[in-house]
Amino acid sequence: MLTLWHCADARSFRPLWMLEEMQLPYTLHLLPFPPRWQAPDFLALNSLGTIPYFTDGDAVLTESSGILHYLAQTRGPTPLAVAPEEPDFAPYVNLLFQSDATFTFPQTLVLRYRLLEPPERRQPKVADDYAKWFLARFQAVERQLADGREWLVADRFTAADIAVGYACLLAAQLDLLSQTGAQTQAWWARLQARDGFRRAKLAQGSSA
Ligand SMILES: N[C@@H](CCC(=O)N[C@@H](CS)C(=O)NCC(=O)O)C(=O)O
Repeated sequence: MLTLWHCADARSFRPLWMLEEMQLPYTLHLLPFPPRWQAPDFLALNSLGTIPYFTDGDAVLTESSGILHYLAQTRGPTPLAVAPEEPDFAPYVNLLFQSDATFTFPQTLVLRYRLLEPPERRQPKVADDYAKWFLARFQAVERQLADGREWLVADRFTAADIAVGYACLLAAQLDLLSQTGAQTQAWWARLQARDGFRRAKLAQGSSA
């Protein structure tokens, strides 16, 4: 049984969206954010206190993009994965890893120091610097989509679109999306129009 612990629109949206795209049966546990404070019992399950927390029997994963790879490998074959024999395997792997380490990481500093901390602990300079960091790094997506590509790699929708697409969801919440490139914004519109994306939004019970 595939089981996902998730907070609405947090990074655990990546695996939720993948589960819906692959139309796999799963159990979803919705938690308030941040679970470390709002659902302290969760720490007994995941001592990191972070979501996603994902189990498949005895297998446990806590990295959102890693779960996409895990599902593609264990529940495939699926066109959502790019195989090593395909020409775009290298950019596919690179984008999967970049999605969190390079794109979402700076966004979470903006989120924390602009919005989540109590007003006296906010750090506008840190938030502004990491907003610039994110926007500069995210130019890689605009370049990847140059020459009118519909999807990031392999001429089809893949797990790389899910992993990196989540950064657009967060950018919209942070009011940064309008500062990304035109190709990026058009791609994000295509992503949101997917049935899998819509089902994932419905599954978390919100349009947050
Ligand atoms: N690299 C991990 C990061 C996991 C993570 O930090 N998740 C955030 C939510 S977006 C979290 O649980 N934050 C709450 C906290 O740190 O207490 C991933 O991609 O899943």
